Amino acid sequence: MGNKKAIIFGVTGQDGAYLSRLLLSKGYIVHGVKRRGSTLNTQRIDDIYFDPLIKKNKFFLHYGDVTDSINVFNIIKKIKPNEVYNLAAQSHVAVSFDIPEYTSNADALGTLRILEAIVKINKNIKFYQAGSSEMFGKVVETPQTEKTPFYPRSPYGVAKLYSHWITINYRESYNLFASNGILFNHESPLRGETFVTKKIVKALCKIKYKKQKKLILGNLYSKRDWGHAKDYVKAIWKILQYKKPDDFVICTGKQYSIKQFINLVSKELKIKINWKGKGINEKAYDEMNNCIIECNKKYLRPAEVDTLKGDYSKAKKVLKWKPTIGINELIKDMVSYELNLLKNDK
Ligand code: NAP
Ligand code: F7E
Repeated sequence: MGNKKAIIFGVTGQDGAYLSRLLLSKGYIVHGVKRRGSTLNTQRIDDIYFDPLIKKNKFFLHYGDVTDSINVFNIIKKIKPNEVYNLAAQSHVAVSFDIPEYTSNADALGTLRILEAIVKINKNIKFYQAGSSEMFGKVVETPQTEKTPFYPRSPYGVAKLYSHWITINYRESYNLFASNGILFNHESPLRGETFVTKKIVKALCKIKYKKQKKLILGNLYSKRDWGHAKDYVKAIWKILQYKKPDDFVICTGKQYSIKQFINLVSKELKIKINWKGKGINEKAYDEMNNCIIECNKKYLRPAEVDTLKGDYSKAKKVLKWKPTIGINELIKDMVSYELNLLKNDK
């Protein structure tokens, strides 16, 4: 059998970049779908082109958008993939309150468009849907498993829930190999700059070297189960290699608040901080008593997800997957990346 062919919708994102590298290392031919923008959006995957170990005929990019069903259909028909990974999404929860209709179009109907194309073109194509712990939202039990009822709290969470169920519906209706990953927050040096972990790491690195004075955040008390994207794309791949289509929670089983995350990053950077005040007036001060972190209600969400903590027992048992990178190693990786950028003054 020749090389397997995969299409990645959302190839220019954090997970798209890690998944591309993983699939290429396994001998796949990878076709990534990127959006056209007025500025370049391929920074996370540019080094694949310059990697001498990756042959030019193994990695291809196509313009596309999951809001365009003609484009989705044509790409799948032309490439004839073995596997399709749908990572494409407006993935920012807070922004989904500002652009709910677009978020629903891309994050919910985008999945439907891909599934319809697969049904029409070739029912043997395997399909992965990038589901999210945001579907658990206002959690009804802790830890969350594949059996935990959903209660989404944002247009993003609701759109992802549609995608979750339409994937199951197409699996049952048309006998597709269509699987859902229910991934909890995962971060890395390639994380988008407006997500809280990256925002904190970047700002504290700059504050340490006097390139920034203050970091402004929202809710310091929500808790998240944070893993490393490098671990999570391995789970994504394993989900499509399993003998049958199914749904899997992927997480670490540990949770930290935003404030705990800040304290861990400060420790890594050897910045001594002192917290004062309460609620929206809570602030962090450095050793010289300069205020370096404060809160602003513009970063609070109309509805918050207060706590998320998953249970990956099923993935461990069935896929033989478990996380290998803990919170401290994740922070070290993110911090050293930012410090390197600062050293090179980028
Ligand atoms: P990300 O960095 O925001 O990447 C999203 C990707 O989707 C980017 O390539 C983006 O393109 C693309 N995209 C957005 N709208 C699109 C559209 N209409 N048509 C085609 N492509 C579009 O997200 P990520 O962190 O890699 O996450 C990957 C997927 O997993 C997303 O679906 C996300 O919702 C889901 N997820 C993420 C997490 C997490 O913690 N990271 C957890 C659970 C689920 P541009 O580069 O042009 O913006
Ligand atoms: O927020 C709080 C915020 O934006 C985490 C996406 O990948 O994971 C991600 O969604 C928490 C929230 O991630 C700021 O209120 C405080 O409670 O980093 P985040 P998220 O909303 O959990 C899920 C699993 C996905 O699927 C999504 O695609 O941090 N927070 N202050 C802040 N958050 C942000 N962004 N910025 C702040 O200033």
